[in-house]
Amino acid sequence: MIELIGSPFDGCGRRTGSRLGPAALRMAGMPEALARLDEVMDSGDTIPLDTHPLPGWAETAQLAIRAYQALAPRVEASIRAGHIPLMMGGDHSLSMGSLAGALRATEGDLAVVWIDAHMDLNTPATSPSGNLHGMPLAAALRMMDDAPNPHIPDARRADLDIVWQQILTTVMPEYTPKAVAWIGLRDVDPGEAANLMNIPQARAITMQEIDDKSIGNVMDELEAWLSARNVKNVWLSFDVDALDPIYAPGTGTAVRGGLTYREGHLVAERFCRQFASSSNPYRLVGLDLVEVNPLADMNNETAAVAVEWACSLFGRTVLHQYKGDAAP
Ligand SMILES: [Mn+2]
Repeated sequence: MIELIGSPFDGCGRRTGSRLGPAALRMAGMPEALARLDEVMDSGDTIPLDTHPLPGWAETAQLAIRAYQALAPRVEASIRAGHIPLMMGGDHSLSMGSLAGALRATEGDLAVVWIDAHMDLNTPATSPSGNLHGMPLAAALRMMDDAPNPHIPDARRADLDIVWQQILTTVMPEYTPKAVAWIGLRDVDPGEAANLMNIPQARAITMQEIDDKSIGNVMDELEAWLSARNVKNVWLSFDVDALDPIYAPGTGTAVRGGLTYREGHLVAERFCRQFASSSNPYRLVGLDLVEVNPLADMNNETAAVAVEWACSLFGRTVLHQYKGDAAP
């Protein structure tokens, strides 16, 4: 059972609009398309959609924490009920909530695969912007750093440190992911590259590596790497900006040189096969689908592309489109 959980909040990114992501994904046919592949329930949204302008930074940060706190138990309950939660964002900071729920439900027996142009591994000490959507993995890994941040004013940094402590104490559990892998990186901050060195089990796959080896070989390597990590559960976090903006223009921090449409699908198709294989020690526990911003989009095509990607993850192939279709 796939359980759709909407989280319409976008206060922690560069621009607003991804709060409309859950609606855009539903209107692009997410529930109906997935229902042709598996059982689907749509549990609605965790918080009401608020279309007012965002308040000031400090108040927005408190709204963000409430959004994560509303999301985490929903994801945890979904996994404990044997469902596969599909969290529809919203900006990527919401993964703090979904990962908190997944870490609790799996008691820390979790690998995270981050499909994204960005690492989202900044801390308050390294973030160039102070935006929480660039920090969810650092929060999940409970990273802390007292070093000064030259990019943001001291007062803002002091506020950010307080918010960070709130996140670590009221959102994130004591468990941290056992392993983290990235696919599609092409815009990594120097502080994130430095933070990467402090993660014991990490595999960062850049666009350069994908170009060099081809996506199929890279996915072979990732499968072997995940199999050797001694984890039973995998959480996928798909930021649509992993895809090239030619295919997914409707997103807040688009970066040229991303995954092609087919490379993106091959990632989903390979994971589908891996999760279905009895020889793989790990299974899919849930996923995020974030940063779809219809206000930055053309004719909702980015949401449509995201729906197609989710269908590939749940078993749609070129020759065998839907459950019940004649097998090729
Ligand atoms: Mn991201």
